[in-house]
Amino acid sequence: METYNVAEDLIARNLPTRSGKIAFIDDAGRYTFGELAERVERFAGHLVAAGAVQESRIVLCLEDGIDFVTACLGAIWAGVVPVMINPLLTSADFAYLLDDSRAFAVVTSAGAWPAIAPVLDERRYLRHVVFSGEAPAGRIAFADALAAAEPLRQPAPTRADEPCLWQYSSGSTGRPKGTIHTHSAVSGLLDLYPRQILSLSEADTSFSAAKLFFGYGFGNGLVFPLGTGATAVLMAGRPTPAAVFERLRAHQPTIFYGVPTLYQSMLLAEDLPTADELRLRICTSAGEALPADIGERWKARFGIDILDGIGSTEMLHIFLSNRPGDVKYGTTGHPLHGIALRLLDESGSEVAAGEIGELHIKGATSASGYWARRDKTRETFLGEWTRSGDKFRQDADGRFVYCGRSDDMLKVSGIYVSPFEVESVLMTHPDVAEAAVVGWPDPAGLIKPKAYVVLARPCSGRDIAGELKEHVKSSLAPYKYPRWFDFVDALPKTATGKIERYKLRHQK
Ligand code: 3SK
Repeated sequence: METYNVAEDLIARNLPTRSGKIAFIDDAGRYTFGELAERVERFAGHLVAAGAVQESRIVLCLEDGIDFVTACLGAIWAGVVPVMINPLLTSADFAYLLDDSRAFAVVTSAGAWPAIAPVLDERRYLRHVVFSGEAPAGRIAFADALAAAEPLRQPAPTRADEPCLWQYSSGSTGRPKGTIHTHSAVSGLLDLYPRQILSLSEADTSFSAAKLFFGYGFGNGLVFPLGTGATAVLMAGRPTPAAVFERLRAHQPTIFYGVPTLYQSMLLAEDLPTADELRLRICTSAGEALPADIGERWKARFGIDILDGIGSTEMLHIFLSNRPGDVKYGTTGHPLHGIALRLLDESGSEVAAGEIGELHIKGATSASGYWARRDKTRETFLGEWTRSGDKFRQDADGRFVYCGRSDDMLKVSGIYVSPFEVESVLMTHPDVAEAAVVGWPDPAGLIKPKAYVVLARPCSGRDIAGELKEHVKSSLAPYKYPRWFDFVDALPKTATGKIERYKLRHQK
């Protein structure tokens, strides 16, 4: 039986010639490819000693840094499947994700601790907790786990098409879905974006503001540097303009991976560097469509384009993108080589030239399905094709132009927000009778949640919008709260009582 373990491949590519080269720079230090290899084998050995068996799962709920990379590759090396989740979620989210994934172990850190700690003891499947950083009393510190471990020198004999890792994908209704990616899909990424769009090599240093738990950040900050021998800068904490400028100045990356909201706030910040201060050769954007104006202002300041592209959790990374020297702002460019795209209408036929249709993608990096969600798997994975849920049209040059989501999901700073989830929280407020949430462009053209609310009683004399914002912030991840409120007498609904959000989205 032929085996293939992508962690072994990513490590082995670098050891013969680059063992002493810096692979990662995080907030605490620098780590060579050789040091990383030793850490990975140690963490794999730690997991085996903790009772891990091949195909068991481990949740990674921690901030970006060398421990994230070590835990992810160490798990894959041991044949354990890492499940990457956003460390900024709520206790209820963590409880759901730990149970849904049936993870036997979790690696976590200080940022997630206040919300995750209260739910750890009641989890049915969880047996092992490792803490990256100075561990709370009674918990195992990641550094101690590595120091005490017997390294696992041989990787687990996994196969190319078996589960390698999971990322969670959200839908407009229902719970997030564990999206299963194979070893072959992870290695397949190397033929796409880093080679075709970035021409990434060991001469590059990259910095991704998108975090490792997110598909875009995972490719940018983990797979691509290891696959090409480049050095990657990792940062814990929020990518504020100041924190990003500090890394750009200190580490002089050649590649910067951002998202539209961040480019917008960087352009407005006081301490914006000049082009001469930096060594950037490529800037990329994904997560949500890049407003043309942001790309043009960035180019005027730095003399280089932002390459806008789109990917998805289901396709693992970007499959459609603008290219260096061939950028048209307001479009998402052309598909990468090896990717086929089609635009379908509601009846499943290809749309006529220039018409809007739902984007379907065919390529080697497609997920193998959703964990324990047969209905959703069948809806999304149609043989070789994967539905994106995004509407596009093609312009006269064949470039793809983003037209919005097929369903009601909105993307805020590149992360999906389910209107249903925000509405449900709003409706727990005693003064709210009904609520509907839609995406609304802010003055820079970036989408944020907006709420339409039917009040249960008059609230005159109170800052009810302010109270509702605080109410949402107290129970959901911070980026999900509505930035604007409209108080209305009734919500538009279908005969069967479904809220017609599209009518609200089109109100002016
Ligand atoms: O949203 C995107 O554009 C994206 C890009 C790369 C990987 C994953 C995602 C969701």
